[in-house]
Amino acid sequence: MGLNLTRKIIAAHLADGEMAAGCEIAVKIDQTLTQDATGTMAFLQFEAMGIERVRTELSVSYVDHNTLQAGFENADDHRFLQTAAARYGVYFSRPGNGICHQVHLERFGVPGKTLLGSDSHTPTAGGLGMLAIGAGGLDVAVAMGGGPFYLTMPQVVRVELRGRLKDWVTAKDIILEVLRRLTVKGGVGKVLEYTGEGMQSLSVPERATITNMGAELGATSSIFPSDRRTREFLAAQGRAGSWRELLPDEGAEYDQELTVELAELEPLAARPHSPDAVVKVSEAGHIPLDQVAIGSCTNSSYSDLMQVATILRGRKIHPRTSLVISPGSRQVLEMLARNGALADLISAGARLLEAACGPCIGMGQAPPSGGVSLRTFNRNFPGRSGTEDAGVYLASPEVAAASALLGRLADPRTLGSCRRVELPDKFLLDDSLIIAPPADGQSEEIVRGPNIKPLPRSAELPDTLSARVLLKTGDNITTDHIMPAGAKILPLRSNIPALSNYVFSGLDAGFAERAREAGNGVVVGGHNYGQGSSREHAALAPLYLGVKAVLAKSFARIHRANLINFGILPLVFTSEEDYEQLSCDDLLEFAPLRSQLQSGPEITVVNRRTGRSIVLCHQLTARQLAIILDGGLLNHTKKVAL
Ligand code: MIC
Ligand code: SF4
Repeated sequence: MGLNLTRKIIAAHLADGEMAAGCEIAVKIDQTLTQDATGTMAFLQFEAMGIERVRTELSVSYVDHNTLQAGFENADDHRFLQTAAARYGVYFSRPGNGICHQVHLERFGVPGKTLLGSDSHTPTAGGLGMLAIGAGGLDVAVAMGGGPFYLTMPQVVRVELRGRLKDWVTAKDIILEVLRRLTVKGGVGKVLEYTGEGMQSLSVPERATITNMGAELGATSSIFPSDRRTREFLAAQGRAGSWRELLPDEGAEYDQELTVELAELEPLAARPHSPDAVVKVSEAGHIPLDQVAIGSCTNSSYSDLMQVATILRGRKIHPRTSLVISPGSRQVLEMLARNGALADLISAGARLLEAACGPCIGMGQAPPSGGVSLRTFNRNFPGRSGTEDAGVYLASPEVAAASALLGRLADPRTLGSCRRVELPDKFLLDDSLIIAPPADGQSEEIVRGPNIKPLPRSAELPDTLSARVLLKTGDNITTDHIMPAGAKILPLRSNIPALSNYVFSGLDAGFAERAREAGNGVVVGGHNYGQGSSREHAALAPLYLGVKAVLAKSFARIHRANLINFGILPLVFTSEEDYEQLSCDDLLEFAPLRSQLQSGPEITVVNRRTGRSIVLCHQLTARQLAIILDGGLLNHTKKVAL
């Protein structure tokens, strides 16, 4: 049987389990990345494990999310991360050096290696032929300590790209088309592996736009082969030595197939408030825009911003629309500055931000009340921009630039002919904002600010539990709903007691208080509960408020793993009727809890209000069950080590 690329890389890293789709496997992790908003917790957890130095081939700690220093909190976190990196043998990418995924692609990614990152867009590196997966900080901390990463063996989907993109149609439109077809839950349990002659015309940064937004499908990862385009990119980054060819076998088998005819695509946009609400720009109407934002780990490469500069050169943005640009990395920004493209952007009226996540995570540049923003980003969930009632469209840099000029959603094809900006032969190389760790970090002191509070601990799972339904939600609840981000809340990422006040605050301002009063609580959700980010704070902060279980129709992969890691029970409804019969405030009796969980996949819970029983399914592997019974992975690891 011919092997696909995903199976080849997994087979080369398999630490445990059988490679049959749906079975739990463990893979060895070669590289890790963390970013500041999830990294402080990951390093506190690594510290709690008592390991002297990371045991990966490479670990990098990036600062790119919490870069607005409105108080001491973020700056303190940066200092903590820098000192912890030196102590534990981790490379440190300083604030200003760029977005983790963009910089990792440029400076560290290696085809055929595995990468685990505490950020859901880690699969960006799949554009280079890495098997790159997003996970919670605790899983990444375990990987930094040399432990394998556990996941469900994914199904592998072959996405065949046929033909060539027409002018003004881009990689962003390819992934928006895949999202339109598969939806935000269509990738759960799957790796999307791209093949076909259409892929030859895509450079690594273009491929990375596609693998990046595979996260919005809920996919475990997305990957391209490592071919001559990969070699060309690595050589231009001065890293030709990291290249090796990696292709699927001739006639490789896949679990599912999907074909995208590139020539049939046209510029697309995702409407508010979901990345899969995709429409043709030409059919969306002339929607007036208050803001256009260009950047994020999806679309802020050198070629993306050069394309924007080419479109804006000699023109001015529309008076109604604010244009804000955040370059993906310092490399990109400095190259634009040196070749004059930055002057074109400034002259057109763009507002320049530093090379960081910025508006993508609501770190400034919130749109006006009821405003409409068009962004080249990957997520347009409600409230994520920082303005609760703003509407966000997602589209390519080309659509964004044309729209900034016209002040409304605009089809760039109306601008005339277009020459696609090619990769440069040589990128500008300067790694001086990346600090290598000392050979021996033992004497390095870790500096902690007052905002860094100890990790909350969970107790062993009790055998009887009465818990109140604190909230009942519909489908596709995102981690941005559960644990909002943004400039006000993100600085509290290292302070769970303070952060917990904001759990579900956008949906239900009274949630935190109600949870505290109830003592023990559960949340009821629909399908794809917890889609979006890898932030384990969406488990940790509810845990701090007494949430003991989440009952949902189905879960997103990373969030479910995070719940288990912190001892919160993820339970799945076995009938629609049971979901329907639950209301907010119902009191649920779980008894006996431990023995029911141990004796099979089903567990019966009694609703005290109606007296009716509800049958739920736990779907936990033996390893996950042991973690839940011990009250989370940290407790479990300690117990196993004793
Ligand atoms: C995001 O895009 O939502 C984030 C912010 O990068 C998150 C990580 C976080 O919440 O810190 C992600 O995608 O995992
Ligand atoms: Fe940063 Fe946005 Fe990318 Fe998340 S999606 S890593 S916030 S740029």
